[in-house]
Amino acid sequence: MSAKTENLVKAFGGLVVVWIIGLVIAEGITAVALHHWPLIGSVQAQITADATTYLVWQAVALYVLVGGTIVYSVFRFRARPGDMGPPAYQRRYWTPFVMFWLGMSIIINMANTIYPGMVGLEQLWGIQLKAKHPLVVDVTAQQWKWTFSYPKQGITDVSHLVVPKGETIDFVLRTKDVEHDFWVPAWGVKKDVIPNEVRHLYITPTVLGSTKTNPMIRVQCSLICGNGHPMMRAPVQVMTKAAFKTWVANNSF
Ligand SMILES: [Cu+2]
Repeated sequence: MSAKTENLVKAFGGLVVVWIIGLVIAEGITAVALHHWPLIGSVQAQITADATTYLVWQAVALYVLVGGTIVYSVFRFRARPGDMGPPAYQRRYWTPFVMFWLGMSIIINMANTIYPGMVGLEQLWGIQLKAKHPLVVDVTAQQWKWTFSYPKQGITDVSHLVVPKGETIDFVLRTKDVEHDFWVPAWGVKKDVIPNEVRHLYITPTVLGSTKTNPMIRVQCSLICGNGHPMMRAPVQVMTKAAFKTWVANNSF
């Protein structure tokens, strides 16, 4: 082994140490951060949270591998006092590595398309297909408020959203004016409400509570729609099926 190659092998050993330390620190911080998820309040939110968790772990690992190499190289191969000669010969590319990294990029992207991409969508659509008789809630968005109707229960135009826990709900989304976006942060997924379109969002709430106990359980417009946009909210209450029945009985005509 030539002296040059020996130096490079040594340098690579140092890089591996940097990678290991970097991965432990960065993934440790990631674990703590992901542990403090605000609230996962629906089956759909769990699916998207799982996908996000997986992708964040992966992104942090790749970031450490690439960023660690750059930072390490800057220090390891820096000019030292007395280095007055011409810069060392730098190889622009090394074909086996270029092919390896190209292959890895393709594999990682294809794997992510399958999981969590296609697998997650399949899970979300599966819930929608399995819900034969979902609870239908008509949602009307307008500048700058939300109104809710329960057509089968004979409840119309209430300004707060009441839903039972553990039941799949078909939110039928309409807007009277511009584009809005129906979003309950605790429920994870959201959907744009488009003029002259009727759109559906399926949610299965899993956590009891209300806007009073946790502001994550609130309807919040999530698409800038004018001056009143930030305040375009509506209170939400997730109750037991029995309590929901009572609420329906007390509010229907
Ligand atoms: Cu808005």
